[in-house]
Amino acid sequence: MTQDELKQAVAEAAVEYILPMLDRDTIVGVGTGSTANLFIDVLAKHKQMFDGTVASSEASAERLKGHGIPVYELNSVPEIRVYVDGADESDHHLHLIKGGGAALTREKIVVACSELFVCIADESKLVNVLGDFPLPVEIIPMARGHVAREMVKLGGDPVYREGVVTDNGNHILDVYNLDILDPIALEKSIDGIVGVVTNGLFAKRSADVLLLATKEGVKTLK
Ligand code: ABF
Repeated sequence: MTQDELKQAVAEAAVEYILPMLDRDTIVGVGTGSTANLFIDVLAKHKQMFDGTVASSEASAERLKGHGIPVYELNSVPEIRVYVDGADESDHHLHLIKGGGAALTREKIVVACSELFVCIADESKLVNVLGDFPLPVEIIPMARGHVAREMVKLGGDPVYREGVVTDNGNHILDVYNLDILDPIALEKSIDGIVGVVTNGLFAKRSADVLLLATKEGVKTLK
């Protein structure tokens, strides 16, 4: 199976997984990226089964609206029953690296407001130790030099993501070569750096479920 076929399989599996949780009042949190896009397209076939969505990016919001699915502002909804989103890497504890799609801040906010976080990925995303994928860090533009120097002190090699401005008007550093042996501790350290808005480690609040598409089928990891 190609990677696209694997992504399609896990998108379909994710809709099947959440359908029993849905009723006419349910709000579904929706992530960002190519796998999340496929999830949106499958979810649209069942849009009568739930109330609406909260999106983690303007891009996902537009895709949802294109299907006629209501998209609500986070501050206007009482709760989010389930959040479905992709990732760039997951370890076996369901600690994630996210942010390759530059949506990490709103993703982390919606995760924090969601009862259940279901991560959807193809088998290429599962790793033993996080860090082959460079860690995205969203920063306040004026703090780019300061944060870069602090990331070097942590052992990383920061690279400015040229030409990218996030939905929140911020910039991104992609930090290579970090030894992420304790994802929770590193997430907390980076959060403490002045000028950091969000870092792409989703470890303090990891995924609750990982639906992983493999050539043998979609596996459910918890
Ligand atoms: C998004 O999904 C981002 O956090 C992450 O970078 C991306 C993965 O994209 P894809 O599904 O296209 O591999 O949530």
